[in-house]
Amino acid sequence: MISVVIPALNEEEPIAAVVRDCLATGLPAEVIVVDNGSTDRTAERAQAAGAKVVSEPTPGYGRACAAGVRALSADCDLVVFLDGDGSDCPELMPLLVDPIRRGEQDFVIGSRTRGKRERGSMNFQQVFAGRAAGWLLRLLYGVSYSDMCPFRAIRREALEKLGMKEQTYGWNLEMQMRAARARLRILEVPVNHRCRTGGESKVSGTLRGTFVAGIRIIATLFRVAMER
Ligand SMILES: Nc1nc2c(ncn2[C@@H]2O[C@H](COP(=O)(O)OP(=O)(O)OP(=O)(O)O)[C@@H](O)[C@H]2O)c(=O)[nH]1
Ligand SMILES: [Mg+2]
Repeated sequence: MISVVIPALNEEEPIAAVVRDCLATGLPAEVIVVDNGSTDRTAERAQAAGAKVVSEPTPGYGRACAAGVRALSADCDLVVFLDGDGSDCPELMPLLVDPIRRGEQDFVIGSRTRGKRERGSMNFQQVFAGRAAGWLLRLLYGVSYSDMCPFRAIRREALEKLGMKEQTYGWNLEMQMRAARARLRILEVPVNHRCRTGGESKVSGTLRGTFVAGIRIIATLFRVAMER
């Protein structure tokens, strides 16, 4: 059984379509939207579109993702993550989940840098950071990534064994590092990426967001790399 987890902070405009597009694939049995202290109607709209809404009032991207994992129903065995801003393409979900369902992979991650990107959907820093992280992880673990794409699928059992700790923006990178270190079977597939379909950017579109996320990602890289 497939579950989708979507961390969301003030995404009232795009969230309903994201949830509906996930359900329209016919793949997930549940779509969990983790409302991370939104002050708008994100929670109501997600619920009206068919999501199970979980509230995680303490801010933090990783904390929200972890809250979503804790809320998974007992029979879920495959988890898909994506953003709540409409920038990922839920219709491509089969590319991520099929290799896992066939028993060939444990972790399948999208790559926006290898896919078709709508103009303006990723800035230079994001593309560069994804490539640079991929290069470092190849040196550290011998696994090639080209992005820190939020759209990804992983076997639940494998995820729960990774021991994820990051509470904020380093979550995506931490999962990639731990998956590589745990020698999971990993596949990267090109995915298309769009500009967010409404609402406001919290991360790459703002100077503060870029700075905070950058610091957290670098801190995560060091922390996980130094762990024994
Ligand atoms: N739970 C949680 N989610 C967050 C937080 N900040 C951002 N998000 C979500 O993380 C995703 C990525 O944030 P965005 O604002 O889209 O950042 P971005 O993709 O760099 O910027 P855009 O170019 O505007 O898409 C979205 O689904 C946000 O709702 C946060 O502090 N907590
Ligand atoms: Mg975004």
